[in-house]
Amino acid sequence: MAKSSPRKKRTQPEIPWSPRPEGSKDLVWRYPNNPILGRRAIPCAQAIYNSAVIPFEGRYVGVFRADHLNGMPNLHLGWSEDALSWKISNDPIKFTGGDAAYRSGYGYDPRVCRIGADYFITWCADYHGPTIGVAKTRDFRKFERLENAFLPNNRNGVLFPRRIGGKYAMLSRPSDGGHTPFGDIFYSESPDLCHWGVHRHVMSSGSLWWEGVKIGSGAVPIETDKGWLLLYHGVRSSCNGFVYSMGAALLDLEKPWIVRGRITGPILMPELDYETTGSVPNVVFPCATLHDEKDGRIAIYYGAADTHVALAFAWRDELVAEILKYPVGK
Ligand code: BMA
Repeated sequence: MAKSSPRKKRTQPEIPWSPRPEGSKDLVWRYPNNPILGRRAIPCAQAIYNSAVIPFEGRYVGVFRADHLNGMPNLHLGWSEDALSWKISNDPIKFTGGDAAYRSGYGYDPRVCRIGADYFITWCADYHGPTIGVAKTRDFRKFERLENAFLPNNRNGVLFPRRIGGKYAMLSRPSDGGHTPFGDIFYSESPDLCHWGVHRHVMSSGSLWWEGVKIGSGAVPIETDKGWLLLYHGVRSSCNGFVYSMGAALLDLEKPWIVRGRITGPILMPELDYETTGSVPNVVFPCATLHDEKDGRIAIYYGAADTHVALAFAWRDELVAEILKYPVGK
């Protein structure tokens, strides 16, 4: 067989970053040029938000939630050299394989997780109600649809980036078919990404106001020597509807249903115009991070007001140290 010529390996570009504004003591601060994507970013879409990005072969690739002009959310692929300016396909991702029944319907709130040589997309898929769709790719060209992970209704399925106790592991949030006035985070494991079980309760919506209604996992957890750093969304009810903010917790490395710590307040609340105004006002919805393992810088990608993709920054070790001031340890 003829050998293909070796492809030149591209160096992975630095993650986006801007330093904490002078004088600020915030644990998380925003990218000054936010939002990075928004309405009409591609011709078919009326809004792009709640999207996930990941480094891939010297570039960045993203799976974007694009709400089409007919109102239906779909998943679209995008590429970027700097993870800030994105070229997004106007056609939704086409999945192969899986049961034909799983291929239709809407798709929203994607997360992307690398496990070894495989990349997995998990998202909110339509199967007689919202549930967790799963697809696998190695090249971001072909996407193989796997079985849905759970029964409806479920949202916010987030994989861990390695097997735990030899099993694939996922966080999810059982819900209802509507806007869900409740919701806790659960842990499940699977030997093969098809059969899921050993379900464990992780965290409940808080007794505190800002997350009193429901919580849901946000970005793929970041492994640290103190535990899994989990950024999540917490929701409160106001006289004008739900308000989505961002929280942070630390889960045990080998038994992630054990919460080691959880900051009692939000680390980012809707505050600026692009977070408080849009298709759904007052939404900050984290879906992904880029992480520099060497120095611990984190770029957080979050949906803003169900309209834009925005970016915020934090230091991993500062977040972990802060979380450990609020030990839980059940
Ligand atoms: C949730 C999800 C998210 C959305 C949020 C606020 O239930 O549908 O996609 O960002 O509501 O509208």
